[in-house]
Amino acid sequence: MSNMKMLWLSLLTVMMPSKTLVMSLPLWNPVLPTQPHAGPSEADWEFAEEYLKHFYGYQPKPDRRKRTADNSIDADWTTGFCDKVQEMQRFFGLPQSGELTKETLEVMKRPRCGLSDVERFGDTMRWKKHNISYRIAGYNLTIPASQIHKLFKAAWKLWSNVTPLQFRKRSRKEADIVISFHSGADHKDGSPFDGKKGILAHAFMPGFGIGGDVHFDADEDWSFNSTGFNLFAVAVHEFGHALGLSHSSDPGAIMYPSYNFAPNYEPQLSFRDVKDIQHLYGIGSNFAELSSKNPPPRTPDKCDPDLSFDAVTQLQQEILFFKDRFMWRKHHQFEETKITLISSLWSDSVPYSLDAVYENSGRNFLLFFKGHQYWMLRQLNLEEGYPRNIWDLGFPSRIKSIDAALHFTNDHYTVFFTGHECWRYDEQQKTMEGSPTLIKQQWPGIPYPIDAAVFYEGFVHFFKGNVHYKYDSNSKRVVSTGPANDLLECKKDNNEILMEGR
Ligand code: NFH
Ligand code: CA
Ligand code: ZN
Ligand code: ZN
Repeated sequence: MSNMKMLWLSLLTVMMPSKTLVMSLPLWNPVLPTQPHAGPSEADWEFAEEYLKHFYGYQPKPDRRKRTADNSIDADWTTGFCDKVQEMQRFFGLPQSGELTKETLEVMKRPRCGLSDVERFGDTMRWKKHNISYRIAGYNLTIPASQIHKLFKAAWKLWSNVTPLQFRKRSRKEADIVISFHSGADHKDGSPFDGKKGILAHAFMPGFGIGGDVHFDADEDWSFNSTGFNLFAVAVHEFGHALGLSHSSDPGAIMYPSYNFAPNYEPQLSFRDVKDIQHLYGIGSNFAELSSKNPPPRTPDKCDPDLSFDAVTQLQQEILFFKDRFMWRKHHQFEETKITLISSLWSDSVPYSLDAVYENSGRNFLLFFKGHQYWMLRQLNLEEGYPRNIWDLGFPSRIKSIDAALHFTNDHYTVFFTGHECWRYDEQQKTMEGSPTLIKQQWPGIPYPIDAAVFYEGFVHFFKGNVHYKYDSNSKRVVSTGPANDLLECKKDNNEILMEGR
């Protein structure tokens, strides 16, 4: 999977510019030979002037034209008119003569779709205007049209909430961004779809013609609620591309290159997405208010000195550190401990913001705890009948949740920590010991309630807030303390340093 993601990161950076080429080819008229003496008519001049005023900010000076003997109007480089013509020619890949040639006029007169409404910005393109139109062209899904329209409107809103951009739907006229669904092989943009799964959609960077357009794979099982792919989340991702965003390496970002949403997940822009789009278009006027009410979620940073964990467990050769929707996987063979989404390993079988997790390696299962429920997984799959109630394990009903779990492989029992108590569960008899013990007696020196506990390299490691306690169970004492994230070996990669600079 990680190889696939890598491929996509590199593939897309290559794919986007090449699409810019694909888009331009069929749209250009064949170049006609210029006719030197039949120059543009007065009407053509007026037209061109209006065109350049409108799309290229051309400001004519009075009396700028020179008439020649044959009554045609000559190019005049002193007024800035020719510079504007040249700029327009450059944009369309026409010979940059600065003259109002026949081809130049033809291109100007073609029905336009957002042409020259874009500009280069760093290594991407962006729309030069704040009012962007979209059109929903042909689809035959089982989802009713009104729902599709509502869904796309809501997807655009996520981007307009944080920028000065406004999106308007058009039903007939040309639009900057055309949204469509395509099935199977070639749909005339050089990037055929691949049937169910695999690639879900693609989009073109801002530009004229096909630029900014969004294509969905019609063969996917699109849905809004139960099964299938979340069309809303994919639309938000594609619209990000249509606005000029590339992929993000932040697994919490909507612009992350692989699909990782539960079908009923209500998509949100992450802090990273917001920063990236605001870098292109600036900050929207109601952003401050909106973000104070509902701040965009930040992906946890393993170098944050205040980092705390929801749960920590061993899983075969790895130690997993859970936080919100994410986890870090520490493996002695991996040079670096990387962050991923919990769902990248267990899809949506496991909830976010867990309380505790432990592995019973002997019986080969994993238990995840959140609130009064727990989930059992074997080989990445949820066992039937789960989630179940923690009271089924033998907890009294006054226990509403647990804080941490510690599994003793050789002795076949598990200790659950909850508040100031610990409970011992016999994994062979599948029974809870009658009464709890106190953490301060059983584990002297460990504060309570704790966040997480795990066995690692012969010690028990406890976590509370941003502190990590290394505990020797033989001598029953804390041997060292440190920052909670010290096992993650905070080492920023270049990419992260680069992203922070923005
Ligand atoms: C996609 N993309 O289809 C995937 N990824 O996760 N399949 C991307 C869209 C998702 C378009 O802009 C394609 O970037 C695939 C693969 C992220 C909405 C990772 C398999 C390529 C389920
Ligand atoms: Ca597909
Ligand atoms: Zn396409
Ligand atoms: Zn993408």
